[in-house]
Amino acid sequence: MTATDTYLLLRAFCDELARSGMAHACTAPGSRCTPIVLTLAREPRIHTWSHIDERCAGFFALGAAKRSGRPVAVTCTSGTAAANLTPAVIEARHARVPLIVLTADRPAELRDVGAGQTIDQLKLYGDAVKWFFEVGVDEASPATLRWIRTLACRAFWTAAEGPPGPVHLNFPLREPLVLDRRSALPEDDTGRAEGRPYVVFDGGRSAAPSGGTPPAGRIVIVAGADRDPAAARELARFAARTRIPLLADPLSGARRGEAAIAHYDLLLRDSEFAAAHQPQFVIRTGDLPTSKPLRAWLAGLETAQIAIDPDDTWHDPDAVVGMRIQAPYRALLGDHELRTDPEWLASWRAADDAVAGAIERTLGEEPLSEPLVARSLAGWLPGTATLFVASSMPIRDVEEFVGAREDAPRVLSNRGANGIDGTVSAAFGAGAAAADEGPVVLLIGDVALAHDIGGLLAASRLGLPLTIVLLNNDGGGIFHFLAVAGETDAFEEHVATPHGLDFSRAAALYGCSYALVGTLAALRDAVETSIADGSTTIIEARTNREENLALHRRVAEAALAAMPRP
Ligand SMILES: Cc1ncc(C[n+]2csc(CCOP(=O)(O)OP(=O)(O)O)c2C)c(N)n1
Ligand SMILES: [Mg+2]
Repeated sequence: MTATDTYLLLRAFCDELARSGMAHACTAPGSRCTPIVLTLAREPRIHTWSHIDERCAGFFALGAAKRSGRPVAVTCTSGTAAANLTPAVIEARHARVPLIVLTADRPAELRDVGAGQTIDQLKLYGDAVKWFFEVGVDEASPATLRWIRTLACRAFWTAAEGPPGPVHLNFPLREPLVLDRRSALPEDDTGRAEGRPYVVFDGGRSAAPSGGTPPAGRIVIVAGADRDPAAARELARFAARTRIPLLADPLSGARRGEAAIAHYDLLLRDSEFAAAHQPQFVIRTGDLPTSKPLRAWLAGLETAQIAIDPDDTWHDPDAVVGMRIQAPYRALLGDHELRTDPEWLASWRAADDAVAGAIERTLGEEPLSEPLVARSLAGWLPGTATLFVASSMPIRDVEEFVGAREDAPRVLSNRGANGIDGTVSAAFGAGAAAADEGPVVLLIGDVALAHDIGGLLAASRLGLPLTIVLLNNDGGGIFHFLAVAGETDAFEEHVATPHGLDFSRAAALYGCSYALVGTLAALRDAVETSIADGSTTIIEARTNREENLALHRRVAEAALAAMPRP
């Protein structure tokens, strides 16, 4: 085996990734990964983004794959470098994001003998990946070149299909790791004609299910996180046409149209309303939304509940779903004319509108609170924008307070495993994957930003823009909502974890712009300027954790008081 063999095989491998539709990949530096990094970087159809930190690289790739819906590769060197991809791999598994991890490794003779930077990388990510394969790269013959082409297609389609997720290919690579400059890489004609991929895939899952009695009467649809924006819009139109209340998480992309019930989290805290609005039939799509009142309400219903999901995600912690349909929504919902109760949607609509009014009155235009920022941002951003929302209070506030809007921006979040890690990198990746499709705005808390502060390097090193709206309450505000807040001896230091960071200095270190805003008008101005300039700007709003808790309680009380009573 020579360097020429290695490079020939890897070139065929990357050629097939590109033919299959890969447009983006991420690299991190090292020695052992040199052949993979150089081959990716030299493949003109794949935009290869360089990172210093593997954890950032993994999350960047995750964000790019999430936004584009297409597999993105990430490669790194051996040892702990590969272990640093673990959180992104786990998130990709839970959020069903097609990620292709290509780790470099020492060959067999250098394993377990004290060679440097060598750990056991076989099945390193355990069950978090859909497929692991140890790629024995050897001589480049027509037969092995064809084989590695099929391997690339298989990795691509395994990541992309039914349901999507991460795959891991481990590449043992022998020295020399660079080509002899004097020898050009020979031609390889083992690829299919006309640039076609070696293997194409047809899951055959487009057929409509048949049989069963169509639901009727008081139906609700509960739409959770989904990865197909076009299907979500169709779902919203279907709900409006058939007059079915659509309880839509913003992550579903379906919080739009006349039937969208945005404030189910507040509505269902009203036990009277919850009891009076028991449906006869529940249709669930996508993931289960985060809202605790919604989850509790669904769990307590004695109604038939069906889950439709092309990925057949098993999201049913309370074991109440009676039928699972693995099909695209349009197959089921498409042309049905359901017999629904005309008063039913009107009653939900009136309550949702009343709660929206209560939210608006309570939040007002000032002071600049966390819910106000979440609600306003989602209300102003152009429909072409993507709002990437960090875990913790930002995503909860978006779910609770953001209204329905026909041309709503797309909302993305790392909700697969609900981590606060890698958020900055994932948002940059989402921007990079579809730069011409509109700006990405990140809404993030201070602890999450501190956690992935190194992700800011993408701004200067990769020249990428990102508008970052930072809600700085100096610690984890979410924990004030939990019982642990009462454990005052250790709460602040060990749970809330205030840090006192001056984020303007982080902006300076990473070459980003910075703005501190104190009013809604200043926030809007700063966001619009950042988007127009195509810059990376940290726009900081300072809030207070205690006051935030009190404000959430006031809104909930106002909502309860505003509910229409029969
Ligand atoms: C990787 C990871 N570590 C820890 C947690 C637990 N956790 C959830 S929210 C949170 C605090 C987040 O604080 P911040 O980003 O400032 O948001 P806030 O709660 O203030 O809205 C932590 C540590 C997690 N979800 N993920
Ligand atoms: Mg915070």
